[in-house]
Amino acid sequence: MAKAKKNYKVKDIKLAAEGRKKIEWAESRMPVMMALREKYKKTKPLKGFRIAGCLHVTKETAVLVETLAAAGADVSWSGCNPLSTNDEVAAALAAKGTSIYAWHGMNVKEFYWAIERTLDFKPNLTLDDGADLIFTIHNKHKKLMPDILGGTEETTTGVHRLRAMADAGELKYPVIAVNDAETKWDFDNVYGTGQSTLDGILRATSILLAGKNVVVAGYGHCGKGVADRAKGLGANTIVTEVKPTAALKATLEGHEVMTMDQAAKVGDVFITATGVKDVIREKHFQMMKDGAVVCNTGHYDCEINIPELEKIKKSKRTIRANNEEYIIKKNGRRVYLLAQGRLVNLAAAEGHPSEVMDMSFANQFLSQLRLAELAKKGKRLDTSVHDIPVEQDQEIAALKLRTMNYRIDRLTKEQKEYMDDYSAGT
Ligand code: NRN
Repeated sequence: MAKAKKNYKVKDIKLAAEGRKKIEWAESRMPVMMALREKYKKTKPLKGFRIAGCLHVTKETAVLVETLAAAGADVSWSGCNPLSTNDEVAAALAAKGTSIYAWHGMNVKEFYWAIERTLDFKPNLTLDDGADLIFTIHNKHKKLMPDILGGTEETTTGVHRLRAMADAGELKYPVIAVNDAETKWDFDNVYGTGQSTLDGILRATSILLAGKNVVVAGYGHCGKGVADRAKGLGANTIVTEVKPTAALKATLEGHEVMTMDQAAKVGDVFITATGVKDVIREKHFQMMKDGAVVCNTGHYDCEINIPELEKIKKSKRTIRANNEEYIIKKNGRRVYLLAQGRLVNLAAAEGHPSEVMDMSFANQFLSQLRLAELAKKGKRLDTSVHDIPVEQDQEIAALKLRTMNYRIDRLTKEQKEYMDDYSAGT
């Protein structure tokens, strides 16, 4: 009998057993996802739907993938960053039947080859983190678009990109902005990025953060999380910004605020979290103290200008995993670049903890389900970027609270009436 065509490409399928243990660890800390899996594994509402996913292959993503499959979906997956795939998790997914094309250390050509493979089964739903999948479909697989009911987008950068596409009239199918769910950004972006970024830095350097001048570029939800948590570890935190209100908020949280030109001279650790390119450039590298550590936690690797660092180096060597020591030609000082400037939390650690991804991915799951349920009624969202329904945030938060054994109050009838009674004054 002809050998069944392998529907995956991973580093080494023999890593599956180790990966399965990682996934079981994540399952034990993602009670909302496991409750959704329990609820939908019988009715299988996603049966007949084909979901192409492009999202970091971590133990938490594996819980999302296997929950979508348990709810009946056919799923084909690629990673959304060349350095963020956990090879053991990818092997465990493949061994249990998931069509997955992902391995740590992909080159750019392999990265896009993997995305292409997830289109082979002609998906009718897409799930993205950074919009590389949607962008590939819009640019190179237009014929697939009429059958695509819609997509979901995980992250700030991706939603920003898709809103720009929609404004330019280029977006050809509806997308739900999972990132903009409160139970995503106000937990994942703040607490998740805060902790996982420091986790990546500590795994790649093992340095003491207490007493160090930690410079965080960007005080959005992610930068706030990083700066606030670094402060908690005793760092002298410095924030650089371009948005006055964000900079002002940073000062009120006790962070120093200055320009990158000023910070470059005093910083010990630099973390970019802006979503903008060229935040740290040649002139900053030239000013940095000997031993400065530089990394990025934004989605793309454009925030640190690496070509300029390469141009001014005398030499470089990998001194530790995910840690390259550059010697600056002009002054002989050492600058340490982590994870090749790619998102340090996922490239040098395991990304956000399971507890926050539990809610982010509940939003992903419920948004995919919403697109499928609409399709079953012959309906489809209009072609734009959509927020999640307001009640979905409260539903997910309430479920999370229950799994944490917290109970909260409910408004009485009189209180509800009072809230709606605009005539009630002092
Ligand atoms: N552990 C993780 N698994 C993880 N940590 C952060 N992210 C993860 N995805 C899967 C994503 C966040 O939701 C990276 C995205 O850029 C961010 O929005």
